[in-house]
Amino acid sequence: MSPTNQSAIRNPQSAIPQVALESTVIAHGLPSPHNLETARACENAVRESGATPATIGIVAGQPVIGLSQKQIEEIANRADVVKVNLANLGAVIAQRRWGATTVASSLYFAAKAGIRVFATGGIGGVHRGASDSFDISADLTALARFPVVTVCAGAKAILDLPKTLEVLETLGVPVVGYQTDELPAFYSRSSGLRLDLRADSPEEVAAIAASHWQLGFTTSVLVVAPIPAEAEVPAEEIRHEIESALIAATEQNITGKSVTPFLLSRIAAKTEGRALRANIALLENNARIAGQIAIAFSKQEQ
Ligand code: PSU
Ligand code: MN
Repeated sequence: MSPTNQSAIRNPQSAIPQVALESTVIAHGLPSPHNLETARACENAVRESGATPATIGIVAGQPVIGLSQKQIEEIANRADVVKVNLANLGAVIAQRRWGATTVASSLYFAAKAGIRVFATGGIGGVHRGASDSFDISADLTALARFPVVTVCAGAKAILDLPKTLEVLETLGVPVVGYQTDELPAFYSRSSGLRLDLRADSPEEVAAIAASHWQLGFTTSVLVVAPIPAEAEVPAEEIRHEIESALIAATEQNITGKSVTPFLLSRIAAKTEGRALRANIALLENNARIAGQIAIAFSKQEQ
């Protein structure tokens, strides 16, 4: 069997403006029933902007770019869905398992299918305490490798944001503030970390990305869009919950791929769903902006 089943990869280099969406957030990032509702809402946000969504996942060993509603439902509800990054993708396919794609593996498939825009919530990055744990998300490796615009609300606030920015710079990944001069902090609009790139419209993002790729670079262009103001949880109001979740993760020996889902669900539970509502709002917002960028790319070519 070929490592990726080409027949499941729809619309290669398609003229239709498409936006890739990931499925780890559905399987491991949000609790039921919010996971399924949010997956649908993100697809709808892409459609409302005039583009076509393609949610990515692995269905019994078959990579699918553009999951059906029924397949999305299964990914949301099955208990045996593996979180798939670059290291275990081949194995999940070989073993005919179900897989939810992270930013890393979604970028791989988006690039392969010629989809130029991808939306997620918050990328993975350098974890706090990484100098001991060496826990640095494969999302960063993938951002350095796949030429796809990635729209996010910054890196997740549970991470070490300054170190994450440094690694992105080392890897040559442009980090473009979307209508902001600061790195957003996922639940919160501001982190206090200045960015030197900014775009105020989807067309400006498309122009920056086209110029970057024209130079022969093959990295992602990371677009960081702050959560809508009405949904944000200000940094000082959530700091304590993030810190106490990090302590709980250490005490309970949570490691590897379980760290991020553990922290997100704990923070959601401890904030009476406030963090969860913020997460959902930022996912939809990013999907909408990604759709607008996909449309801007298609206009650029006319
Ligand atoms: N954004 C969210 N929730 C999530 C994720 C992103 O709002 O759960 C997922 C993405 O799939 C991302 C992953 O790639 O978290 C990062 O996991 P890790 O830190 O284990 O690399
Ligand atoms: Mn990790």
